[in-house]
Amino acid sequence: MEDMASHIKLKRMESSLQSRDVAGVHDFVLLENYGSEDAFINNLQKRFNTDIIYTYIGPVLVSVNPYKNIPIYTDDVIKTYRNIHYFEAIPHIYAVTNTAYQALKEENKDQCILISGESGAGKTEASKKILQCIAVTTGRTNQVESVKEKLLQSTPLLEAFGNAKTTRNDNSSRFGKYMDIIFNYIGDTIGGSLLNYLLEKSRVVMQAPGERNFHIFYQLLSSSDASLLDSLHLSPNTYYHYLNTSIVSMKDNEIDDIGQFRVVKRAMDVIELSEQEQTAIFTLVASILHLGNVGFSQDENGNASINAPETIATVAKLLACDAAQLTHALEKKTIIARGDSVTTPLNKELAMYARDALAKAIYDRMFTWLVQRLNSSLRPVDDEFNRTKVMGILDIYGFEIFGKNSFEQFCINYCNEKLQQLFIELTLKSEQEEYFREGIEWVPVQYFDNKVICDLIEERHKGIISLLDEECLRPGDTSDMGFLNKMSINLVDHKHFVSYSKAERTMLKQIPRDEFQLVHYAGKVTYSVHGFVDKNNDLLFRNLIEVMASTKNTITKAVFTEKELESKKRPETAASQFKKSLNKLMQILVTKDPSYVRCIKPNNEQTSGIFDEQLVRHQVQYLGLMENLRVRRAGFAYRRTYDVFLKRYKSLCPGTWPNFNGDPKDGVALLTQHLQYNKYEFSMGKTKIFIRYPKTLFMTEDLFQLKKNDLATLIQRKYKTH
Ligand code: AD9
Ligand code: MG
Repeated sequence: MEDMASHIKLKRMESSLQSRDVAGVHDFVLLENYGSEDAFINNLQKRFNTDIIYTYIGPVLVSVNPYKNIPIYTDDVIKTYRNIHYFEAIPHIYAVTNTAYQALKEENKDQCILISGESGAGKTEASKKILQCIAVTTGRTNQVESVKEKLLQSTPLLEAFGNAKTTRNDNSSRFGKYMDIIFNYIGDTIGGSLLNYLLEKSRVVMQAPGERNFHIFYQLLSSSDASLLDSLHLSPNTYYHYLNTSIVSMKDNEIDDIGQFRVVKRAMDVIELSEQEQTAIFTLVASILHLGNVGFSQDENGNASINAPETIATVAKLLACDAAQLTHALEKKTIIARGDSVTTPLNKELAMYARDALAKAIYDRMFTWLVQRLNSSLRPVDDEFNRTKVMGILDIYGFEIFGKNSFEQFCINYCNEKLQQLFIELTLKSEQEEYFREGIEWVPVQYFDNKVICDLIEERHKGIISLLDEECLRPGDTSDMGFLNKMSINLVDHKHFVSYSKAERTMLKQIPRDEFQLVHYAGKVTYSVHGFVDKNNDLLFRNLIEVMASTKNTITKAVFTEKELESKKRPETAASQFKKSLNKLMQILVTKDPSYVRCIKPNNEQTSGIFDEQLVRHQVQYLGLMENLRVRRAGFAYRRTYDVFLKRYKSLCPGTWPNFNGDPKDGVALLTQHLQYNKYEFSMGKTKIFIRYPKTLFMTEDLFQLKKNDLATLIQRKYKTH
């Protein structure tokens, strides 16, 4: 059995060695000309052209989206990656997953896999492969199977409600997701836990040209369940304002809404959402569609009145609330002033604003409710909580530059800055710190540290979020332009901030008066300031909350509460909440051993076979991959703790074979002497051997495989002769 396994490994090793020649090198540290960006891109392209989408930079996995199905994701492939170290086989997301899983089991340490890259680069797909790999790798009892099924099904369910077609990606994540897979002490999957980040709720009421609303709206309307649609008063032929503000008609030939609806229904069953809960969800989705069709007219006094009472009646019927109360809440605003409640009529514009705010709030809160519901379904039973370990997977919206960028892109790009910062902290910095710790001589490598941009956005009192909050919380008329002025004055000298006046003064490329530009690590993005104050305030008029709290719908009843109305405190602004949750996320991540997947988008057409060199080059630059490689390569390409190194290669030296009983460091010293390692080729740290050139390691690995092969041949001969 053992020999069979080594034979398979050897075969794999051979193919991996061959792959160095036919399809570039499988680890960038092996590049002859490792300092050249051209060589780097060329290697990526060579591999992409032969459908090899993964390449390492040491332990970091670089992945290029193939935009087509490649047959490398079968259960059999997963099995071949079991129990081997990542450098022993062709690079793969399964290798990264498996290495993390082994470390979790053997070193008893929480892991996390951080996936980054711009919109459409393949992050969400990568996260699904990780889940699939874990599902195939871990235990087979009924209970474990059930948990795994739930974990797997959570993805299509959340995608239906949280993903949408954008101009960048037909299935773009419009929320951030961090998922912990929870394992027991023997490494079986016993549960999961999810955190969701800032859903792009403005999409519920408006989409940019060429984009769609969240998938679930189209899926529900495409459902072949006529009685369900009837009960929700929906019809695919009706014009729904919230779906048709974009130029895309309801049907999108590229997207299988009908099939996906079945998938969503099945996922709901697996998650054990009750019939009543499922109905409550679909009712809310339908209510939002109806609400969007509620229009207003305005009388000579400027007071709004609903011009589609029958639609309001439908919404009220669906939500089981009072139609008159709902109408009142949409046409008028009530505030509590010095203990008295004062009601004032709204004008048409404000009434439409209130309607949209309500639709967004219902959808957003329903989404969070769904995540919480998933969490309760995935929660391990209490007595299993002892000695659990987790593997976190972070899949968050990628860096975005659209034609028009707003508050949402600002938040998304801020989030990507934070992730890049974490990458720098944990990879570039920590690598150099490791040399220091191990007492290895080292010339530091320069890299761009984006902390300066994170600070620009989030610093207390001075950062953009603080300035925005200051404008939002100011008494009197707050405005987007007021916020822009504040920034222009306070941030005038910041290298990464450009406003109209600064651009004019410094002869930079002109930007409009109502926009500002941030020089992000991934490129310049110009944001329109319109809507920042409003979206940050995220106001929902009090009487709308009251009506929602009065409904009989399981979800609205639970997510709009009287308690919220009683609270005297002003709710935290959207940007501040987001900042807080991101900083919490960073704290979660730093306590874990990270693995990195850096995703690259090969073209903007979302098609296979096109490798847009310029586009890839840009991503290689801003992801800091060249610096990553330089740090890895200028120092020591490989490092292993002495015991691991000795265990693997002890057969190559008579002094350490079959066992070496002394200090592993002395054993490794013997081994390197015997193998005649040149003194420049390696360095002995406090706990690890550091090998400078990959070829040294490959030579050692080849010798090891030959030795094994010899042994295997001997054993085969022995069995043949008997
Ligand atoms: V966004 O920031 O959420 O807008 P992602 O998540 O980075 O983005 P996603 O994983 O959704 O991108 O990938 C986009 C599309 O590329 C998928 O819908 C697939 O059609 C395609 N893709 C991505 N990765 C692979 C892959 N490994 N194999 C085949 C892939 N197709
Ligand atoms: Mg995604």
